[in-house]
Amino acid sequence: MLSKKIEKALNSQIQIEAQSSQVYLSMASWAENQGFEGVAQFMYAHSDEERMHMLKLVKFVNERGGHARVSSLEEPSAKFGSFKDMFQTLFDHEVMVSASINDLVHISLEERDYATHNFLQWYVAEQIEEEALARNILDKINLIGDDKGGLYLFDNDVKQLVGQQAPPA
Ligand code: OFO
Repeated sequence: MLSKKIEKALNSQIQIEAQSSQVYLSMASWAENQGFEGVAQFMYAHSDEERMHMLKLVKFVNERGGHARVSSLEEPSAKFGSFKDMFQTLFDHEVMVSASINDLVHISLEERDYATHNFLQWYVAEQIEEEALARNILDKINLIGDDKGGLYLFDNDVKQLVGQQAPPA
């Protein structure tokens, strides 16, 4: 059985994962509008992944006798300036998510909820992957700068990353 404190913290994480999915969906749509098919595919897949992260939490909360909530979300930005800005926003967002997962892990230990602690280890590992991937992409885009030919190749490169984003659930 989940304590009220853990249930509340897990529900906040559900909202963060849902918000992440919205933000990446908006990035996908913006990239698609700019004609960057690879980046758009990558962002659509990333958005789906965040929804999967959210669903995993929803099911866990309900299985443990809590009530998973579906809350309202903020409208994400529709424009992201440049691809560099967009991937910087993605990286910053993932760092924020990691901090939130760390807080959750801390609360699970305080509450002596070892089942939740164990469940959260998947998210800890996932955040290491996601931050590394975002950093890797940012490094590439920093090398390219505003070079159009470079961006074209980058778009193709990013396409290859689709499907490699997630470790098995
Ligand atoms: Fe990209 O973050 Fe979910 O967990």
